[in-house]
Amino acid sequence: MSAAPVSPTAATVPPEALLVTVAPTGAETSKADCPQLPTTLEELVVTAQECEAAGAAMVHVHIRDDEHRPTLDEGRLHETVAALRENTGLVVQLSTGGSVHDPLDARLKVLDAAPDSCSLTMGTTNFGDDVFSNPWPFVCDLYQLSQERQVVPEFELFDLGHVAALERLLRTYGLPHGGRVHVDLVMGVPGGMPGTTDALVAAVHALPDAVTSWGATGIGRSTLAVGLAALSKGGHLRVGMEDVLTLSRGVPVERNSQLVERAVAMGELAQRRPMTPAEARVLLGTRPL
Ligand code: KMH
Ligand code: ZN
Repeated sequence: MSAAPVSPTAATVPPEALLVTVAPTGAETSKADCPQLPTTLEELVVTAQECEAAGAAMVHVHIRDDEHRPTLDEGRLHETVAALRENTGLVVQLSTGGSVHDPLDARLKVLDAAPDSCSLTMGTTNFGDDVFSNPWPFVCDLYQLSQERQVVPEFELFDLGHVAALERLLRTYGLPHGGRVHVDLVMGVPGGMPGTTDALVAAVHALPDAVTSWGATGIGRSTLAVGLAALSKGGHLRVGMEDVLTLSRGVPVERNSQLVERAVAMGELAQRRPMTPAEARVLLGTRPL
């Protein structure tokens, strides 16, 4: 008699399993500057499929309008979640950060599209020449809404102060839906913590005990330093054209899957293997599909 298939539980996501998240588009780069950036739904779906085949388990999504400008249009968000669910097995994470120009109420409404996960930035930060606004009352509203809707947050920490704010949030409002706490250190944004090993080690040391998994993202030139530092500390990786547009000096990224392939290769050197989307759902505590 063969044993019934066992679905993965928290205990069965082994430490060698590496969560690779792809952030393929972002809100900062224009299509005119980077024609290979996936901005249409068709391009996003093909990109997501290529990245899943390369080893990604989650996709962090920003969408664009017909003119390729960032948008939080509700209909498009619903359509995007449905298309990604239909055509990939990836965990679908919608950005609630949007672009620096998006109003807070529109960012809250992102959860109406019922993604598996949402990004949730833990404080206001200078963002190049702009300000990425995340006032404390907004953070609290968004967090409570994520609990109510059973959408698991990925806490985006751009600075050490955001790490302390996460501790305050969890102390005040309790754990996310699913009981898991996943964090992404976003490093190297001009205005946030630098993309260095020293900063990563300091941030990881300061993470609240409730954190069950963490990954890191290095913006621009810091992508390799941050990725290697994260692997050496046992963390997970986010990569993609939202964060970096070159593979090395003067060599443009042509497809997001190149960055996923590189992350998987780096992970293999560290004796990690890409986590499946099913394992990622367990790691993150997403609600059943
Ligand atoms: N586009 C940045 C202003 C997120 O997705 O939550 C914010 C951002 C973070 O990308
Ligand atoms: Zn984003």
